Amino acid sequence: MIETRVSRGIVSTYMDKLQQNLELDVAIVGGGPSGIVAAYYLAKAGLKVAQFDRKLAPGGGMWGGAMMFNQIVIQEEAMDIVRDFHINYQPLDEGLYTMDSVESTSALLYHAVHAGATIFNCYSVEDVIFKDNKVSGVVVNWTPVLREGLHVDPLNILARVVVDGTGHDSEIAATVARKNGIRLATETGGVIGERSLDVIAGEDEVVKGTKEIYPGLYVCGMAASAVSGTPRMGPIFGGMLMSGKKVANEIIARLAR
Ligand code: 48F
Repeated sequence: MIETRVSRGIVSTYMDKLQQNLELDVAIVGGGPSGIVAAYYLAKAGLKVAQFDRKLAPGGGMWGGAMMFNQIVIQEEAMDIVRDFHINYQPLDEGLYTMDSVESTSALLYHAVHAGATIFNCYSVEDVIFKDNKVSGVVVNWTPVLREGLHVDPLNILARVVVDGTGHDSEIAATVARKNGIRLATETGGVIGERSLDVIAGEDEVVKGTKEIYPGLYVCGMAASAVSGTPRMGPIFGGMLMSGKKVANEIIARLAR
């Protein structure tokens, strides 16, 4: 019966997809713009990459533009990435461009998956696998299970490296530091916390702060700002895209060694 064939098709292909992603080169936590850009370049380089987002619709803070005015602004330095993703844009004034935030977010997601990354939505990463003083994977559970407070154990997914792209709360970096009594590669050894808004400093420093902060753990996007204690920048998104591309390039160089 067609009813059973539809269900069987979904269950069997989903289980195949999950099984194929139990051992990864790169696990990206958070499906915001920086993490999606990273997923795209990593997958394009031939690495096995999966991205986990706790929401039904990944895309993080990019859908809503600023105050739900669904336009974003990107500076010249990041326009090569906008062109890689075939996003339409309009010049605004010197060195700045605007684009539709819905088109931009959906283009990032489409091209990341099309390049070979797998996105798991409704997955919350609640912990990492921590072996031999190295971050070695992620511990995942259904978001509704955690929201309901159900006592259900998670699944484990091994990864050669993990990227914290969880945005303003830098959840993974904070969890690794809190649970394992280790020092992150920051001035304090912990998550410093983001500073108030400054566009130029924020955009510059988010890219500088994109790096490996503990063996096996990288940060990108606002998680990098939060970890290093640098300013937020608001609805200019070039720094997010450049941070995603930088983390991908660092990981590609390392895993190719
Ligand atoms: O915050 P977010 O959009 O990440 P980002 O790439 O971009 C920041 C900008 O959107 C904006 C900004 C820059 O101009 O200030 O805010 O740094 O998206 C982070 C995603 O991570 C998911 C969350 O649902 C969101 O979609 N996320 C957060 N914690 C977890 C998680 C977790 N523990 N497990 C799974 N997903």
